[in-house]
Amino acid sequence: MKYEDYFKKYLDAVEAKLKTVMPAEEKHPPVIHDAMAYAVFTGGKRFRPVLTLTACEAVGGSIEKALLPACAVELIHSYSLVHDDLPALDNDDVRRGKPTCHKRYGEAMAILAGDGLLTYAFQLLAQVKPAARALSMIEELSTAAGTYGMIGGQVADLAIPPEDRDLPALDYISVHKTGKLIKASAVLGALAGDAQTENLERLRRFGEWIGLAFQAIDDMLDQDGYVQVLKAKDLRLKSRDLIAQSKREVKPLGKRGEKLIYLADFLLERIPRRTHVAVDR
Ligand code: GRG
Repeated sequence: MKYEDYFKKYLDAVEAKLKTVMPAEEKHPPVIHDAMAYAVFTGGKRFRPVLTLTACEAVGGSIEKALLPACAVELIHSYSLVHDDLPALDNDDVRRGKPTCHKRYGEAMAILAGDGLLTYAFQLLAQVKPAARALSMIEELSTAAGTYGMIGGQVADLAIPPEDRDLPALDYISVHKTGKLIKASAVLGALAGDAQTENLERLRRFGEWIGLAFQAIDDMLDQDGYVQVLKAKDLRLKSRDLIAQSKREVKPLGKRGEKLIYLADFLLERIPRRTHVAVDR
């Protein structure tokens, strides 16, 4: 079954919650809220919020409990894409087949829309009850998004010259730039479901493995990153190993963890059958 069909209930729930919680586009000053909505509602896979809901269910919680944190992780993801597309970073004109936020609203407004999304994510998390849970989520997500996480990975990506990009350097970039937010998405779901410590740690490790696999597979699709240092077959092997490891982590959760297994397998299906590389080492 296709991802969109299998997770329809989750995707619909995330979409509905995002629509409810996002600042109304006509709220003053409207242009910023319009730009923020443009960044959020332009057709992403919603992989991270689906992971948050699925992790919550896997530890026995209801998806309703995980909707606020699921929205928060998607807002952080959306902000990172808006800023990453800016001329000072990747300088991309198109994202998801549409003009990037700065192409549509101008650079200044795109910077502010990213800032708005980042800040709003934590405003949402602050509403989670009980307050102690909100605090744990805020600590997880801010650490994952900050200089020990996504920003740190992005800085390393900018700072490490191509000739110094060996496997440990690429692992560092991937773990931080992509992996930490995916891991936090799983952890926030587990926290929302009031997971016991053992299960929380299982979900943390699950998120860690699929976070790294996510980037490795994305590199195969984009012919970037890992493809510079690993043979195509070794990169496929690395991705499959990471996915297998993630599935082993959640197997003890039994039937409740089945959707996490599906999510991991969905990544596996994204691996290109044949990876074309300029030089197959
Ligand atoms: C600039 C603050 C800042 C952070 C940069 C996440 C990031 C770090 C940059 C975005 C560009 C990029 C290619 C990141 C790697 C993570 C990744 C593969 C993002 C794309 O995620 P998907 O595939 O996107 O989930 P959709 O469109 O489905 O939401």
